[in-house]
Amino acid sequence: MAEIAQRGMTGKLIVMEGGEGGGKTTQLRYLHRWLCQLPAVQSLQAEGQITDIVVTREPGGTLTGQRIRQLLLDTSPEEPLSDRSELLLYAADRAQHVDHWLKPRLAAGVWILCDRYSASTVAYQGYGRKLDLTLIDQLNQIATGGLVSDLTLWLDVPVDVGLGRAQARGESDRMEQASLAFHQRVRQGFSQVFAQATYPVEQIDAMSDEVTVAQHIQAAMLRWLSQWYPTHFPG
Ligand code: T5A
Repeated sequence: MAEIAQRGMTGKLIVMEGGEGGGKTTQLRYLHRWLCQLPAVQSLQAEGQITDIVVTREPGGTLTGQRIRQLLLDTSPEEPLSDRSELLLYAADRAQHVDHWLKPRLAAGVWILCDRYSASTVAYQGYGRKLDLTLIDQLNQIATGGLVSDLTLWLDVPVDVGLGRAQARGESDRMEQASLAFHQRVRQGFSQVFAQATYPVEQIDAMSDEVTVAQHIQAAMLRWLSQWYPTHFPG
């Protein structure tokens, strides 16, 4: 956050993280709609303190990122993707997203709701694929250029429940097809990363129905909004 302030950025980067089927995409839609309708947020927009509220994702938040996403999630690639190639592709997607999408919008006062960010790489490639965690931290530093989230919402759900939801949707992508043990390590990875995080993280129990989870997220958001904008959200 200090990094963001130093760069003169005035927007907010709110990240949704978690394992497969936690409901991030669903909840980002709820959160976007709810924020846009909040009278205090509308006042902030009228005053020019917020210029827009937008949703994006990793991988695939830029045109280049969409091509990288296809390479990453393809279930029948021409040749198997090595674990190190996978790591570098996620990092390349993030570097492009940060430089060409996130930073310009944050500097212009936009609130960005982002589906996954750097913690996903630690959880999936570090804990899931067992690649070197120190190297991943360094790579994340390069990819993010030091940009950290203002708030991360961790949608936590048991692995079998999340995978069950994802599979009930139909075809699985390459990452969803990884073993149960892989996804269990990923969940453990998120728990380790967030236990040590130097940025704000709210753990959200994502087991309940969509509307209840949305209410948990809104309660967490209101706590942070009242810290960021005490005059508009007196608590
Ligand atoms: N990845 C990503 C890495 O390995 N490293 C990285 O650095 C990064 C950035 C991305 C993949 O890439 C990996 C992680 C991923 O495997 P993706 O398609 O973007 O691929 O996959 P996810 O981010 O996992 O997104 P999903 O859409 O698969 O899952 P979500 O967003 O968590 O869940 P959502 O909202 O789509 O819901 C899934 C299903 O569950 C239902 C929904 O209706 C939907 O059918 N659902 C619920 N059902 C019951 N109760 C609830 N509360 C529900 N909420 C949603």
